[in-house]
Amino acid sequence: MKISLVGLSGCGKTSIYSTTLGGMAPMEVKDLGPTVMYEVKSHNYLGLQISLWDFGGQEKYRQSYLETPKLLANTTILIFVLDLHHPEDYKKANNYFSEVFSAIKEGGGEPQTIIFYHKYDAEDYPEEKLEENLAKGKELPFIQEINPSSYITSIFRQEELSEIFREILISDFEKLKESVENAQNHLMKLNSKIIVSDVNGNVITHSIKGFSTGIQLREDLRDYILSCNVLRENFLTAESASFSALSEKKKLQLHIFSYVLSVLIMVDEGVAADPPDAIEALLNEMKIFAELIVEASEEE
Ligand SMILES: Nc1nc2c(ncn2[C@@H]2O[C@H](COP(=O)(O)OP(=O)(O)O)[C@@H](O)[C@H]2O)c(=O)[nH]1
Ligand SMILES: [Mg+2]
Repeated sequence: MKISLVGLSGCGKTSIYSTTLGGMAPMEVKDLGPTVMYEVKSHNYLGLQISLWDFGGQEKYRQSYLETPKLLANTTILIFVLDLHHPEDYKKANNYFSEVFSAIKEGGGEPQTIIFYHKYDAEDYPEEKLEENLAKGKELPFIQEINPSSYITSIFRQEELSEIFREILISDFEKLKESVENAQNHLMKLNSKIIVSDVNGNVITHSIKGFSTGIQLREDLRDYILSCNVLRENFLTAESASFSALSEKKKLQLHIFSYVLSVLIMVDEGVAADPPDAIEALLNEMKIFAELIVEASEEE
Protein backbone atom coordinates (compact mmCIF):
# COMPACT_ATOMS: atom_id res chain seq x y z
CA MET A 1 0.00 0.00 0.00
CA LYS A 2 1.55 3.27 -1.10
CA ILE A 3 0.56 6.51 0.59
CA SER A 4 1.78 9.73 -0.98
CA LEU A 5 1.85 12.94 1.06
CA VAL A 6 1.80 15.96 -1.20
CA GLY A 7 1.89 19.66 -0.35
CA LEU A 8 3.98 22.80 -0.50
CA SER A 9 7.22 23.09 1.43
CA GLY A 10 6.61 23.66 5.14
CA CYS A 11 2.96 22.59 5.12
CA GLY A 12 3.67 19.83 7.66
CA LYS A 13 4.09 16.54 5.72
CA THR A 14 7.15 15.28 7.56
CA SER A 15 5.64 16.32 10.89
CA ILE A 16 2.47 14.38 10.10
CA TYR A 17 4.45 11.24 9.42
CA SER A 18 6.69 11.73 12.46
CA THR A 19 3.88 12.25 14.97
CA THR A 20 1.81 9.30 13.76
CA LEU A 21 3.68 6.30 12.34
CA GLY A 22 7.00 7.79 13.47
CA GLY A 23 6.02 7.81 17.15
CA MET A 24 7.39 11.30 17.95
CA ALA A 25 5.84 13.93 20.20
CA PRO A 26 4.65 17.22 18.58
CA MET A 27 7.30 19.28 20.38
CA GLU A 28 10.05 17.03 18.98
CA VAL A 29 9.27 17.88 15.38
CA LYS A 30 9.69 21.67 15.69
CA ASP A 31 13.19 21.63 14.28
CA LEU A 32 12.93 19.10 11.49
CA GLY A 33 14.92 20.17 8.45
CA PRO A 34 13.24 20.42 5.07
CA THR A 35 12.82 17.17 3.13
CA VAL A 36 15.12 17.13 0.13
CA MET A 37 13.45 15.60 -2.94
CA TYR A 38 11.41 12.81 -1.40
CA GLU A 39 11.66 10.27 1.38
CA VAL A 40 10.12 6.82 1.56
CA LYS A 41 9.33 5.29 4.91
CA SER A 42 8.30 1.67 5.15
CA HIS A 43 6.05 0.58 7.91
CA ASN A 44 4.42 -2.69 8.79
CA TYR A 45 0.96 -1.99 10.16
CA LEU A 46 -1.32 -4.88 11.10
CA GLY A 47 0.61 -7.07 8.74
CA LEU A 48 0.05 -4.66 5.85
CA GLN A 49 3.21 -3.38 4.20
CA ILE A 50 2.83 0.37 3.95
CA SER A 51 5.20 2.69 2.18
CA LEU A 52 4.71 6.34 2.92
CA TRP A 53 6.15 8.76 0.38
CA ASP A 54 6.87 12.23 1.68
CA PHE A 55 7.36 14.51 -1.30
CA GLY A 56 9.46 17.48 -0.20
CA GLY A 57 7.46 20.40 -1.53
CA GLN A 58 10.23 22.81 -2.47
CA GLU A 59 9.71 24.52 -5.79
CA LYS A 60 12.84 23.20 -7.44
CA TYR A 61 11.76 19.60 -6.82
CA ARG A 62 8.08 19.92 -7.52
CA GLN A 63 8.62 20.01 -11.25
CA SER A 64 10.71 16.84 -11.15
CA TYR A 65 7.90 14.73 -9.62
CA LEU A 66 5.65 15.78 -12.39
CA GLU A 67 8.25 14.96 -15.00
CA THR A 68 9.02 11.56 -13.45
CA PRO A 69 5.56 9.97 -13.36
CA LYS A 70 7.01 6.74 -11.95
CA LEU A 71 7.51 8.42 -8.59
CA LEU A 72 3.82 9.07 -8.11
CA ALA A 73 2.61 5.93 -9.88
CA ASN A 74 0.84 3.19 -7.91
CA THR A 75 -0.27 5.56 -5.19
CA THR A 76 -3.09 3.86 -3.28
CA ILE A 77 -3.89 6.79 -1.04
CA LEU A 78 -3.09 10.34 -2.03
CA ILE A 79 -3.10 12.87 0.79
CA PHE A 80 -2.98 16.56 -0.06
CA VAL A 81 -1.89 18.72 2.83
CA LEU A 82 -3.14 22.32 2.90
CA ASP A 83 -1.44 24.64 5.40
CA LEU A 84 -4.16 26.70 7.14
CA HIS A 85 -1.56 29.10 8.49
CA HIS A 86 -0.56 30.25 5.01
CA PRO A 87 -3.62 31.32 3.04
CA GLU A 88 -1.37 33.52 0.90
CA ASP A 89 -0.07 30.27 -0.67
CA TYR A 90 -3.47 28.74 -1.38
CA LYS A 91 -3.35 29.50 -5.08
CA LYS A 92 0.05 27.90 -5.43
CA ALA A 93 -1.11 24.87 -3.43
CA ASN A 94 -4.25 24.57 -5.54
CA ASN A 95 -2.22 24.49 -8.75
CA TYR A 96 0.27 22.01 -7.36
CA PHE A 97 -2.47 19.64 -6.16
CA SER A 98 -4.16 19.89 -9.49
CA GLU A 99 -0.95 19.14 -11.42
CA VAL A 100 -0.07 16.14 -9.26
CA PHE A 101 -3.59 14.78 -9.49
CA SER A 102 -3.60 15.10 -13.30
CA ALA A 103 -0.19 13.46 -13.56
CA ILE A 104 -1.41 10.46 -11.56
CA LYS A 105 -4.63 10.20 -13.53
CA GLU A 106 -2.77 10.38 -16.82
CA GLY A 107 -0.62 7.48 -15.64
CA GLY A 108 -3.80 5.45 -15.12
CA GLY A 109 -3.81 5.76 -11.33
CA GLU A 110 -7.05 5.73 -9.33
CA PRO A 111 -5.94 6.67 -5.83
CA GLN A 112 -8.28 7.29 -2.94
CA THR A 113 -7.82 11.06 -2.53
CA ILE A 114 -7.94 12.85 0.79
CA ILE A 115 -7.30 16.41 1.89
CA PHE A 116 -5.87 17.41 5.24
CA TYR A 117 -6.76 20.95 6.29
CA HIS A 118 -3.65 21.06 8.39
CA LYS A 119 -2.29 23.17 11.29
CA TYR A 120 -5.77 23.68 12.68
CA ASP A 121 -4.36 25.10 15.91
CA ALA A 122 -3.33 28.45 17.34
CA GLU A 123 0.27 27.43 17.95
CA ASP A 124 2.18 30.52 16.74
CA TYR A 125 -0.92 31.70 14.92
CA PRO A 126 -3.92 33.96 15.67
CA GLU A 127 -6.88 31.74 16.49
CA GLU A 128 -9.50 34.07 15.01
CA LYS A 129 -8.14 33.55 11.50
CA LEU A 130 -8.43 29.76 11.47
CA GLU A 131 -12.12 29.47 10.63
CA GLU A 132 -11.84 32.02 7.87
CA ASN A 133 -8.82 30.23 6.36
CA LEU A 134 -10.57 26.89 6.61
CA ALA A 135 -13.64 28.24 4.82
CA LYS A 136 -11.44 29.76 2.12
CA GLY A 137 -9.55 26.50 1.72
CA LYS A 138 -12.75 24.57 1.12
CA GLU A 139 -13.53 26.97 -1.73
CA LEU A 140 -10.35 26.21 -3.69
CA PRO A 141 -11.23 25.27 -7.29
CA PHE A 142 -9.39 21.95 -7.21
CA ILE A 143 -11.11 20.87 -4.02
CA GLN A 144 -14.49 21.97 -5.34
CA GLU A 145 -13.86 20.05 -8.51
CA ILE A 146 -12.86 16.65 -7.15
CA ASN A 147 -14.62 16.89 -3.79
CA PRO A 148 -12.24 14.61 -1.85
CA SER A 149 -12.93 13.31 1.64
CA SER A 150 -11.26 15.60 4.12
CA TYR A 151 -9.99 15.87 7.68
CA ILE A 152 -9.13 18.86 9.83
CA THR A 153 -5.77 18.04 11.36
CA SER A 154 -3.04 19.29 13.68
CA ILE A 155 0.03 17.57 15.06
CA PHE A 156 -0.90 19.15 18.41
CA ARG A 157 -3.99 16.95 18.43
CA GLN A 158 -1.85 13.88 18.10
CA GLU A 159 -4.34 11.35 19.37
CA GLU A 160 -6.94 12.48 16.88
CA LEU A 161 -4.42 12.63 14.04
CA SER A 162 -3.34 9.07 14.81
CA GLU A 163 -6.94 7.94 14.79
CA ILE A 164 -7.41 9.56 11.40
CA PHE A 165 -4.39 7.67 10.13
CA ARG A 166 -5.66 4.37 11.52
CA GLU A 167 -9.00 5.00 9.85
CA ILE A 168 -7.33 5.72 6.52
CA LEU A 169 -5.04 2.69 6.74
CA ILE A 170 -7.83 0.21 7.33
CA SER A 171 -10.47 1.98 5.24
CA ASP A 172 -10.27 -0.78 2.63
CA PHE A 173 -11.13 -3.41 5.19
CA GLU A 174 -14.68 -2.96 6.41
CA LYS A 175 -14.52 -5.89 8.83
CA LEU A 176 -11.35 -4.62 10.48
CA LYS A 177 -13.07 -1.31 11.09
CA GLU A 178 -15.92 -3.11 12.81
CA SER A 179 -13.51 -5.00 15.04
CA VAL A 180 -11.78 -1.81 16.13
CA GLU A 181 -15.17 -0.36 17.07
CA ASN A 182 -16.08 -3.50 18.99
CA ALA A 183 -12.78 -3.36 20.85
CA GLN A 184 -13.42 0.27 21.76
CA ASN A 185 -16.86 -0.63 23.12
CA HIS A 186 -15.38 -3.36 25.31
CA LEU A 187 -12.63 -1.06 26.56
CA MET A 188 -15.13 1.56 27.68
CA LYS A 189 -16.73 -0.93 30.06
CA LEU A 190 -13.51 -2.14 31.69
CA ASN A 191 -11.48 -0.72 34.59
CA SER A 192 -8.17 -2.22 33.54
CA LYS A 193 -5.76 -0.23 31.44
CA ILE A 194 -5.69 -1.94 28.11
CA ILE A 195 -3.64 -1.43 24.96
CA VAL A 196 -4.47 -3.28 21.79
CA SER A 197 -1.55 -3.12 19.39
CA ASP A 198 0.04 -5.23 16.71
CA VAL A 199 3.22 -7.12 17.57
CA ASN A 200 5.31 -4.39 15.94
CA GLY A 201 4.00 -1.87 18.44
CA ASN A 202 1.44 -0.02 16.33
CA VAL A 203 -1.34 0.98 18.69
CA ILE A 204 -4.79 0.07 17.41
CA THR A 205 -6.76 1.35 20.37
CA HIS A 206 -6.26 1.86 24.10
CA SER A 207 -8.00 2.99 27.28
CA ILE A 208 -5.27 4.92 29.06
CA LYS A 209 -5.93 8.59 29.69
CA GLY A 210 -3.19 10.95 28.63
CA PHE A 211 -1.32 8.21 26.82
CA SER A 212 -0.41 9.71 23.50
CA THR A 213 2.53 8.79 21.32
CA GLY A 214 0.92 8.77 17.94
CA ILE A 215 0.54 5.32 16.52
CA GLN A 216 3.75 3.89 17.95
CA LEU A 217 3.68 2.30 21.37
CA ARG A 218 6.01 3.58 24.09
CA GLU A 219 9.43 2.03 23.64
CA ASP A 220 9.56 0.00 26.89
CA LEU A 221 6.18 -1.58 26.22
CA ARG A 222 7.11 -2.21 22.62
CA ASP A 223 10.26 -4.01 23.77
CA TYR A 224 8.23 -6.08 26.21
CA ILE A 225 5.80 -7.19 23.53
CA LEU A 226 8.61 -7.93 21.10
CA SER A 227 10.44 -10.09 23.67
CA CYS A 228 7.30 -12.03 24.49
CA ASN A 229 6.70 -12.48 20.81
CA VAL A 230 10.18 -13.87 20.33
CA LEU A 231 9.45 -16.35 23.15
CA ARG A 232 6.22 -17.31 21.49
CA GLU A 233 7.97 -17.86 18.20
CA ASN A 234 11.10 -19.68 19.38
CA PHE A 235 10.07 -21.61 22.46
CA LEU A 236 6.35 -22.05 22.33
CA THR A 237 6.20 -22.26 18.52
CA ALA A 238 2.53 -21.44 18.82
CA GLU A 239 0.60 -18.88 16.82
CA SER A 240 -0.98 -17.51 19.98
CA ALA A 241 0.23 -17.28 23.57
CA SER A 242 -0.42 -15.54 26.89
CA PHE A 243 2.08 -14.13 29.36
CA SER A 244 1.59 -12.65 32.78
CA ALA A 245 3.74 -10.72 35.17
CA LEU A 246 3.08 -9.61 38.71
CA SER A 247 4.80 -6.86 40.65
CA GLU A 248 3.79 -5.17 43.89
CA LYS A 249 2.19 -2.32 42.02
CA LYS A 250 0.82 -3.93 38.90
CA LYS A 251 -0.63 -7.01 37.36
CA LEU A 252 0.25 -7.40 33.75
CA GLN A 253 -1.18 -9.76 31.18
CA LEU A 254 -0.16 -9.98 27.56
CA HIS A 255 -2.05 -11.99 24.98
CA ILE A 256 -0.68 -12.50 21.50
CA PHE A 257 -3.05 -13.73 18.82
CA SER A 258 -2.27 -15.24 15.42
CA TYR A 259 1.25 -13.75 15.18
CA VAL A 260 -0.08 -10.23 14.68
CA LEU A 261 -2.15 -8.81 17.50
CA SER A 262 -1.31 -8.12 21.11
CA VAL A 263 -3.59 -7.19 23.98
CA LEU A 264 -1.84 -5.78 27.02
CA ILE A 265 -3.91 -5.61 30.20
CA MET A 266 -2.65 -3.74 33.25
CA VAL A 267 -4.31 -3.57 36.63
CA ASP A 268 -2.87 -1.12 39.14
CA GLU A 269 -2.73 -1.90 42.83
CA GLY A 270 -5.96 -0.90 44.57
CA VAL A 271 -8.06 -0.94 41.40
CA ALA A 272 -10.87 -3.48 41.31
CA ALA A 273 -10.17 -6.24 38.80
CA ASP A 274 -12.65 -6.60 35.95
CA PRO A 275 -14.99 -9.60 35.93
CA PRO A 276 -13.21 -12.47 34.13
CA ASP A 277 -16.07 -12.95 31.66
CA ALA A 278 -15.84 -9.30 30.55
CA ILE A 279 -12.11 -9.72 29.86
CA GLU A 280 -12.84 -13.02 28.17
CA ALA A 281 -15.37 -11.31 25.87
CA LEU A 282 -12.76 -8.76 24.81
CA LEU A 283 -10.17 -11.46 24.20
CA ASN A 284 -12.57 -13.52 22.10
CA GLU A 285 -13.35 -10.48 20.01
CA MET A 286 -9.64 -9.76 19.53
CA LYS A 287 -8.95 -13.33 18.53
CA ILE A 288 -11.44 -12.90 15.69
CA PHE A 289 -9.86 -9.54 14.87
CA ALA A 290 -6.44 -11.20 14.57
CA GLU A 291 -7.85 -13.80 12.19
CA LEU A 292 -9.37 -11.03 10.06
CA ILE A 293 -6.03 -9.25 9.91
CA VAL A 294 -4.35 -12.39 8.66
CA GLU A 295 -7.05 -12.77 6.00
CA ALA A 296 -6.75 -9.12 4.97
CA SER A 297 -2.99 -9.26 4.55
CA GLU A 298 -3.29 -12.44 2.49
CA GLU A 299 -5.75 -10.66 0.20
CA GLU A 300 -3.34 -7.80 -0.41
N1 LIG B 1 1.21 24.95 14.36
C1 LIG B 1 1.50 23.84 13.68
N2 LIG B 1 2.72 23.70 13.11
C2 LIG B 1 2.98 22.56 12.42
C3 LIG B 1 2.02 21.52 12.27
N3 LIG B 1 2.58 20.55 11.51
C4 LIG B 1 3.83 20.97 11.20
N4 LIG B 1 4.09 22.19 11.75
C5 LIG B 1 5.32 22.98 11.66
O1 LIG B 1 5.52 23.38 10.33
C6 LIG B 1 6.92 23.41 10.02
C7 LIG B 1 7.19 22.62 8.75
O2 LIG B 1 6.89 21.27 8.98
P1 LIG B 1 7.46 20.07 8.06
O3 LIG B 1 6.84 18.82 8.58
O4 LIG B 1 8.92 20.12 7.97
O5 LIG B 1 6.83 20.45 6.64
P2 LIG B 1 7.07 19.74 5.23
O6 LIG B 1 8.02 20.61 4.48
O7 LIG B 1 5.73 19.70 4.58
O8 LIG B 1 7.62 18.37 5.49
C8 LIG B 1 7.63 22.87 11.25
O9 LIG B 1 8.14 23.97 11.99
C9 LIG B 1 6.56 22.17 12.02
O10 LIG B 1 6.80 22.20 13.42
C10 LIG B 1 0.73 21.69 12.91
O11 LIG B 1 -0.17 20.85 12.85
N5 LIG B 1 0.55 22.87 13.58
MG1 LIG C 1 9.35 17.54 4.83
